[in-house]
Amino acid sequence: ERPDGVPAFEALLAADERVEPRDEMPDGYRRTLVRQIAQHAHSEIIGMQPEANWISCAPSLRRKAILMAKVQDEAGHGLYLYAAAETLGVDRADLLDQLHSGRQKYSSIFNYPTLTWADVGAIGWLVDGAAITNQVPLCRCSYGPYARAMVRICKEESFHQRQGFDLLLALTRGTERQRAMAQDAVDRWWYPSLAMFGPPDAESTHGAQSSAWGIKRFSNDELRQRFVDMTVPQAEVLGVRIPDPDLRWNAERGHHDFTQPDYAELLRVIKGAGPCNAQRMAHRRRAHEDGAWVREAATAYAAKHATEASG
Ligand code: FAQ
Repeated sequence: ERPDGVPAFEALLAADERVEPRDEMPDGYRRTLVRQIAQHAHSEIIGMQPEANWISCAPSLRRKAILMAKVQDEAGHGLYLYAAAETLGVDRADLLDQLHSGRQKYSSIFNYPTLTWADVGAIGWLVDGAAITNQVPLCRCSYGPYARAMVRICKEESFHQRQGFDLLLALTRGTERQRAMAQDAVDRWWYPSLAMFGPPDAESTHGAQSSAWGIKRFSNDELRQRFVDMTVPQAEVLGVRIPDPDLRWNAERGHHDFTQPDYAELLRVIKGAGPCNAQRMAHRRRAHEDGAWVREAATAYAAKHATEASG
């Protein structure tokens, strides 16, 4: 508590200052941040899988180098985010256990398959586009370590979005078959990308509280609308059709009207029944087991140096 009687946490929020790890914070605030940051970190590392499948099939050395860099960036984002979560007093190994046992979730979007090379473009353009729309406001989130991690992540995500747009543009300027492949990918990724923003505001469990705490700066529906408004003109440049017959500009609202994604499907996918949930989790668990020797070696190395330093 400060001398004027206002609890320090409330005063920080009221002044729009950042809450830092040393500051006192309500348990609920800590819990919701751990939940969201862990889910975000898990999404980054599971999100490496759908695109990594295409690294060995990239159509040119240039595209291959770009895709490898993007997938590596995602591993890096996972690491910054696990580090940000650890400032809240949790342990990365525990968070990974919770992911592997299904107690913590990751984004629904990574449970859809990447069927063609154009899917790499659609993921960059739409999935990274949605991720940036959601994450730019998180750079102003009330929790300092999360907000700061988001700054670098967002810079890298905008490069990812541009590479996806550029990949799709090459296809839409290509042959008839390439154009059809690009359109097919956009048809399949559009609604799952809209669903990334979460349930509609009326059904969002944490939305109101997270906004009051300055974690969320905009609601799920506000961000979804912003994403649609941003993406429509880009689709025109690309020459792809957004698969929504009811998509149109509404001059009165100053926004596009659009068809909502199927939220029943979102719930099913979150609960584990998406097309690739089982495959993604099996791959993640296997990668974790295969990496055990690296963790053991790093721990042994650190212990050896600690003994040498103290001796
Ligand atoms: N998938 O009450 P709300 C990326 C859950 S981008 C799975 O509205 P909240 C970059 C939600 O957790 C993707 N679960 O929740 C990349 C809650 O469940 P719980 C990651 C979802 O937290 C690109 C319940 O539904 N980005 O990785 C989803 O206030 C390309 C009720 O929902 C982030 O995580 C969903 N789509 O708002 C990487 C951003 N939507 O926990 C590779 C940070 C909702 O009670 C390649 N996160 N749920 O069991 C956020 O901004 C928020 O957590 C929301 C959800 C907006 C996702």
